[in-house]
Amino acid sequence: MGNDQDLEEKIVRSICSSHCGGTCEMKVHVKGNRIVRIEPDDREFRPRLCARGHAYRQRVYAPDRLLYPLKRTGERGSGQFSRISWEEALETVAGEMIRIKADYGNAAILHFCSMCDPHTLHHVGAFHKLLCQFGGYTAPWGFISHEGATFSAGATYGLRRKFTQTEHRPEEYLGSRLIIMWGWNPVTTEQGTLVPLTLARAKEWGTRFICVDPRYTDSAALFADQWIPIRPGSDAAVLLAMAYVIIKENLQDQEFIETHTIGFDSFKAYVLGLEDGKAKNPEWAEAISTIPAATIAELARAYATQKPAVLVTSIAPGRAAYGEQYHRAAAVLEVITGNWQEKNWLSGPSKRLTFNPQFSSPPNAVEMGAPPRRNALPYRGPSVNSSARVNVSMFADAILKGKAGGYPNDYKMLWLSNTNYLNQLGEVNKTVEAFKKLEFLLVTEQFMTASARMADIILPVCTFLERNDLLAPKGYGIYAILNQVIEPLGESRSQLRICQDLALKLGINDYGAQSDGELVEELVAKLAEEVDLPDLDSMRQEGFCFGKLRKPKGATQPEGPKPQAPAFRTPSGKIEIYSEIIARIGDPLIPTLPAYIEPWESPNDPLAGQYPLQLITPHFKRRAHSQFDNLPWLRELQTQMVSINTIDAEARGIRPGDLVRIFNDRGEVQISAKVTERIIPGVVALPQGAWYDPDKQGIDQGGCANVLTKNAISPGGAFICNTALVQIERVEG
Ligand SMILES: Nc1nc2c(c(=O)[nH]1)N[C@H]1C(S)=C(S)[C@@H](COP(=O)(O)OP(=O)(O)OC[C@H]3O[C@@H](n4cnc5c(=O)[nH]c(N)nc54)[C@H](O)[C@@H]3O)O[C@H]1N2
Ligand SMILES: Nc1nc2c(c(=O)[nH]1)N[C@H]1C(S)=C(S)[C@@H](COP(=O)(O)OP(=O)(O)OC[C@H]3O[C@@H](n4cnc5c(=O)[nH]c(N)nc54)[C@H](O)[C@@H]3O)O[C@H]1N2
Ligand SMILES: [Mo]
Repeated sequence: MGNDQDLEEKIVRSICSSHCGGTCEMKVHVKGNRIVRIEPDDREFRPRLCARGHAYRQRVYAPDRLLYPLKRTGERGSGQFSRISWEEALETVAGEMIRIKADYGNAAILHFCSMCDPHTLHHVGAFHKLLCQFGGYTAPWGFISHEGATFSAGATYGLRRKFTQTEHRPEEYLGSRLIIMWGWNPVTTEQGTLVPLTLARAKEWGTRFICVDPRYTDSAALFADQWIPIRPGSDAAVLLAMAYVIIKENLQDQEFIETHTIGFDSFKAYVLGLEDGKAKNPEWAEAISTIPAATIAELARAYATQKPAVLVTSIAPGRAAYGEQYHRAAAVLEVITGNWQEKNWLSGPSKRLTFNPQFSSPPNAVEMGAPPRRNALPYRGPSVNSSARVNVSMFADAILKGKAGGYPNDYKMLWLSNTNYLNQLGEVNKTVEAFKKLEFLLVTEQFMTASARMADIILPVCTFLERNDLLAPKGYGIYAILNQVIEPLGESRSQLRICQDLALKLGINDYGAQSDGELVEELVAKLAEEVDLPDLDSMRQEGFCFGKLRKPKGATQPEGPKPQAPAFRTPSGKIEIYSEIIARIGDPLIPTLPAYIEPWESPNDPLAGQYPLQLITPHFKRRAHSQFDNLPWLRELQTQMVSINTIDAEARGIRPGDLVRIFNDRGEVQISAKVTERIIPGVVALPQGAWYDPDKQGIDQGGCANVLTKNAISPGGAFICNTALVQIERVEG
């Protein structure tokens, strides 16, 4: 071990990569090969490390870190493993891949690497290249977080994807008269750690805040002047009713509508009910949402007249049965009131730096020749749109049914990296069955997650503090080097290294063998050809750097007046209230105008007789999804509980802290109850990400929300974790 006391303490900078999206700067104090302290960055206007970031040291040195390759010795899911060498692990993996390829073809291999962190080298690109060189594989399509929003952004604005989670930037909040936090809880659910600070400044300045959420969240408590509780899944109806009031009272921004949009007249006819005889008025929306009609009308007037106003629609209400309709309705409300801010957008996606530092890879042979998916929007490119892909939320169904169920193939092997798929996607018990049916399950992990427990081989991967990487530009022109702070613990290896080692076992000799440190240097040198950046050493020391795209030689500013409106990549070149692209899809469940469609498992579903409570599954402050759930420092901060309104609790004889069973046909969870008035009656909230921990009867004692959610997607492809009916009972005894 050596004597750490004698060693000098150094500070190495990195960026927290913990799948919350915060990307906060970290000052890591090291002595020799040991992290002794983690501090936030001490400069102004930098994302501030939260409790999870501070606790990362405990994560690195957690006693349950996986440090050696493991092979399964008991039944799948029994949790029995024995330690093996890397040689044996890689030989086994390569052998299985070669066998499955020979027996079933490359499409039988499914792979998923989850997103969000600032990886460049140790991420999807590394696996994608390897698997393409191996002859192809089945890749997923769809963002788990915001596929509904992405669908809407494509149809409405012609965007490839959203440019921020809310389509807004903190700069917009300062100087706004009104901020509507719609299903948005940034105090708890991180969306950039500078956001709450910016909101606090706006609050000081006098901005009015309104929160529309089934829960009285910490963000509502801190900022809101008004809380409007809403029934989950009814958002599109309320937004349409707001549009009704605005149109009836002629509060819309007619000039903006005429210069920037198409389809307003058909939309107007739809909300006024001229075609179907059903006015989408506040009374109509009250019956669906439980929000009093007068409150909806007031909200509409405030949004249309107290300008500038920002409608921050978060993505949680879009992770629901017809999630894309909520996002479409919100987008339309924003544009018809003229609250859509052009300046914000022009400095956003259109100036995005195009440099893509992912590796160059051969095309995925499995996707070649496959036509586009039926519900694909053209902006995302042939690969993401390929019908050879499987929606990211539908692996369980695809594995269980395969071709016979209408999927493009039968799936025999699954490789999971950067994801706790079993825990995090819909319907855990069904996923368990699906995983049991696989011929080979490979998991690269740091911890024995519920997904890893099912694996045949587990490859131990190091944390981001044990490797080098680069933060790629995300539209802000921000770059940062993620410095390696210590050597990988135990026998863990970086993801890039694992791919390199496996390539050789697969007989692939041109994968590349450069170390991550060398690759970072090479990428920075390449970037410097296009972007004004500090030199490599300064970048290593500085953390975040702002890089300006250099103008190509000889380029001049175009003469003449600025164009009236930015050109959108929609068929009309304008913001599409009526979507021509959707018209081409021709699916009545994806209407051309934003519409409210009654979700399945709503309170009107006959199933509500048996399971009368709507379950929502928000993100949790002390976790990033399932990550950090095992750390004592963080467990101290909050207890996993199900929130239930006092009225619903009393009706069931449930007192605060009682152990309750939450159940439906898909499974059962037992956890204690938090009886509170901070949630609307009829709705219960179980924070997502707690570790699935089934007892002998298969009842989850860990509080994993996805035991109760359904393995299904919205017509646009959204994960639907906020659409589920449940019943709750007190556990006797
Ligand atoms: N601490 C922490 N921060 C995180 C994450 C984390 O796991 N932990 N995860 C990160 C990631 S990857 C993502 S995608 C984002 C997710 O960001 P969001 O999707 O915004 O997060 P949620 O916490 O699920 O939901 C936000 C709010 O929506 C409300 N809500 C739920 N259903 C409905 C509905 O039908 N209508 C309305 N109006 N409101 C509803 C919830 O009560 C909650 O208060 O967060 C990121 N930040
Ligand atoms: N019910 C419900 N479910 C949800 C949500 C919800 O709101 N409600 N939210 C959804 C959302 S928005 C998201 S984004 C997903 C997130 O779903 P996932 O991405 O599956 O969730 P994580 O828990 O972050 O899992 C990441 C795993 O990768 C491991 N890991 C960390 N670093 C590395 C690395 O460098 N290499 C490898 N190989 N592994 C690493 C971690 O130990 C962890 O187990 O969850 C979704 N699930
Ligand atoms: Mo997410």
